[in-house]
Amino acid sequence: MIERVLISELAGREDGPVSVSGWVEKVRDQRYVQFVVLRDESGQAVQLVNGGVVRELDPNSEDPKDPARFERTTAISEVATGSFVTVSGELQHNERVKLGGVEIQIDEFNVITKADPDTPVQPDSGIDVRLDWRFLDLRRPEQALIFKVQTTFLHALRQVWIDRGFIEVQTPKLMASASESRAELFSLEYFDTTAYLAQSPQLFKQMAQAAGFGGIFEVGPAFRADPSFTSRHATEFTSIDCEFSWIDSHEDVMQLHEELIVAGFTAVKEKHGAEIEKLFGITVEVPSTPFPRIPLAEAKEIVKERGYEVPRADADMDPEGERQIHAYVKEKYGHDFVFLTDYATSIRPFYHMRHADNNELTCSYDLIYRGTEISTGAQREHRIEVLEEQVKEKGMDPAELKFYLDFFRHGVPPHGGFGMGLARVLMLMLEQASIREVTYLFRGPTRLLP
Ligand code: AMO
Repeated sequence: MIERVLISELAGREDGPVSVSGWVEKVRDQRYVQFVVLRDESGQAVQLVNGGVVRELDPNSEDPKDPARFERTTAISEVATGSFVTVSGELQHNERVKLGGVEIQIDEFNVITKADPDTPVQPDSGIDVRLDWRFLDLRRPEQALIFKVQTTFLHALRQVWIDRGFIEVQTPKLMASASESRAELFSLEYFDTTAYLAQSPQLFKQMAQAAGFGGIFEVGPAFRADPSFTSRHATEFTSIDCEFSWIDSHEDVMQLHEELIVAGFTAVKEKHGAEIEKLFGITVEVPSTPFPRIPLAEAKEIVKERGYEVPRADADMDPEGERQIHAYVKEKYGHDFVFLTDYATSIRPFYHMRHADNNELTCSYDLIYRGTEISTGAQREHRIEVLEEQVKEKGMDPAELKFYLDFFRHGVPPHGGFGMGLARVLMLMLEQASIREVTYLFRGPTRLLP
């Protein structure tokens, strides 16, 4: 048995016997020769050639190759695209072959699993059809690349955290209370009570500070009962979270955040930059630090001067405002990232710390990348008396939050952290139209399958 070789490794090998396996992408069945394009998990494809075409068995032939060639020819003629096959043959370098400069002369062609000849997804299928048949859509090399990029990005972030001694945690996704606001909350029957799906690991990541863990991180699911159909909202998404102790202000959180982004983008550029350029026609830009920082109130003024007024003075930046501030930052600093800081208390959750000299402003920020919010971070209020006040002020029930407030009754260091939507980062980095393209299996208001 010849050892299986990945298609991406063929160009670097000497001519000779090889075995490859993958799925059939295309068959050109000509009278005297058959061509098969085979792709595998490396994302690359290779041309297989069957020169020994035998269409009919000659009853008078004594050629012992006849039946084998006949079987091979028939198998190739009948194989539907998408079928998984194992092939062995002779690797030959041939400059005239556009696909990688090599081809394989087939000796054996074994169909492992046949595909249905009616392929439900075509190259021009819309996103909904592609999501219905996500596993077939994911066979496109662009799609596989997205998930390789994701793997590299997360690995680089993890490395930064690990180098700093952060601990990885998995917080529960079944909760007895809301973690953000009561809006956008999924509830479910939980024996004889009601449980809620975690909107964020927020409350539990702060518990790690009370536990004396120092720095922690989590990459895990978050759920929002958000009925919107925009390109950046999902009902379930992967949240990248971290939280760490002994900070002086939200500035410390922003500095770690920048460091993580730079590490992630650098790793992606080094490992996949050339392939991203080839498949998506874009260059990954590693941002310079520090990222520009603009207080929200000032950002609104800047946007207003550019002719756009955020509809409500006390509101968060809306999507158009985010696009406008990005345009400004790009023009002025040539930067794709901007931290909008010091959000008004009225639009921030109860757990954000407020400015010592101004109760109306929080020690918080949003990170905007190419005009879309990818992250929220803050210093948290760690003083129990202040926290209890803030809970009441927001009209929340301290009894429901008792488990959380208890974290602060037995000593806790000053701390802060952020949450970042993985899909939003990837969508913007790879210039994809929607987070649907970069989410393994998207969940939205009308999508629970597959
Ligand atoms: P926030 O609610 O801003 O903050 O969420 C943090 C980030 O999560 C992503 N995100 C989403 N992605 C896809 N679909 C959604 N429906 C969705 N909602 C949010 C965004 C967003 O910036 N606990 C705080 C974070 C913190 O302070 O640590 C929080 O959850 O990229």
